[in-house]
Amino acid sequence: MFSSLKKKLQNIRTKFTSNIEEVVGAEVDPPEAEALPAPSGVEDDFAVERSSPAPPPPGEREEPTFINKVKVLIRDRELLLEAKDIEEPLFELEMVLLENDVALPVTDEIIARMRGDLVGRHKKIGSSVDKLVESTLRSALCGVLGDGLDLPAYIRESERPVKILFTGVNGTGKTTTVAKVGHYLQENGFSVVIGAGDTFRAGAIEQIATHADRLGIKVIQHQAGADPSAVLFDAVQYAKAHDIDVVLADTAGRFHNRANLMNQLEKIRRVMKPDLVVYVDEAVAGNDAVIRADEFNRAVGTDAVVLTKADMDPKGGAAISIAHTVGKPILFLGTGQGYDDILPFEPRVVVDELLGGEA
Ligand SMILES: Nc1nc2c(ncn2[C@@H]2O[C@H](COP(=O)(O)OP(=O)(O)OP(=O)(O)O)[C@@H](O)[C@H]2O)c(=O)[nH]1
Ligand SMILES: [Mg+2]
Repeated sequence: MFSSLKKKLQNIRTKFTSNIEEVVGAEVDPPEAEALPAPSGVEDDFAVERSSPAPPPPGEREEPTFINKVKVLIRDRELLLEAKDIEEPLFELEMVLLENDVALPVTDEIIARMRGDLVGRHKKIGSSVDKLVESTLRSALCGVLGDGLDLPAYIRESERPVKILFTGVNGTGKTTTVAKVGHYLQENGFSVVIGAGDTFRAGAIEQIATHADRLGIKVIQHQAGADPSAVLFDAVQYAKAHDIDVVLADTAGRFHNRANLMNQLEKIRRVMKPDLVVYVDEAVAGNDAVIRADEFNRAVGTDAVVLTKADMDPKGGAAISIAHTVGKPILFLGTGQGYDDILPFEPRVVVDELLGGEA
């Protein structure tokens, strides 16, 4: 997952580190720096205190008085960094993010956060310069990734049955995701019923029924060509009658600009009254997925996003950009074709993956 971006971020970190260490020059000899006490936790390594006014918002020019300087205290020594010392790696980082399909506004935000974090604050660091760079990059990435959505917690707090409608364009993994989420919820102690709401594509009802059968989940289905609203209404009625916790509704693939299919979706919404409308797209689609998610959200509204096929995505751009662009949390990443290949989205986990060990 995200192997290309991971490798490039590793190179960028090295670049930042060597640029900063160059400024330190002979003052800090590496063996001494390495001998510093091990950190207890990344965030706790830094005693951060503002020494100047807050950095200007992204896109605005910095005040000359702001001097674009940062003091980094390495042990008891102070290191004075000028903006030019980090401009080059910042530019390279910008290029790497764009090449890996991170949306432009999100790239700008990450760069602004990095610059803002390095400039204008006293940082007392108890470990290496690389830790400083990693921590800065980590918080910039976390800043754009949003908070995710804890589905089991959401269900526990909601009135039952919780109704979840899965939608999105063709072939992105909606049906597989419905099956995986059903399995995930069962493992978390919830009872589930699936509504076979794709009555349009040949073989779709059989596909979801086969998944449900394998997982031991009840599926409510009508004949091919039936009104999907009626199927999903029945699924909700079944859940109410049998005290089922969650209704998962599969639907046919559709594009936001196909009026008849969007009207059908609108009718489904009116009849089924979903608690969550989940937009499903594939991470491998990169920027296209981000644009489509945004368009879908504008057209019919979206509460959360699932990004499938993250296992096949070396870039990670969609995963980094989509929540920030659409303004809705990522619920899960799909990481393979098995029922267990689903990862509840936690920004920390994704950033760990990106900044973790060797690519
Ligand atoms: N590698 C990988 N493949 C996936 C993942 N999720 C789904 N797929 C595969 O993607 C293909 C399409 O999945 P479906 O679930 O049928 O997609 P869909 O969105 O329901 O398709 P339509 O109903 O035709 O719109 C299948 O071969 C799935 O096995 C994933 O996370 N990783
Ligand atoms: Mg399907």
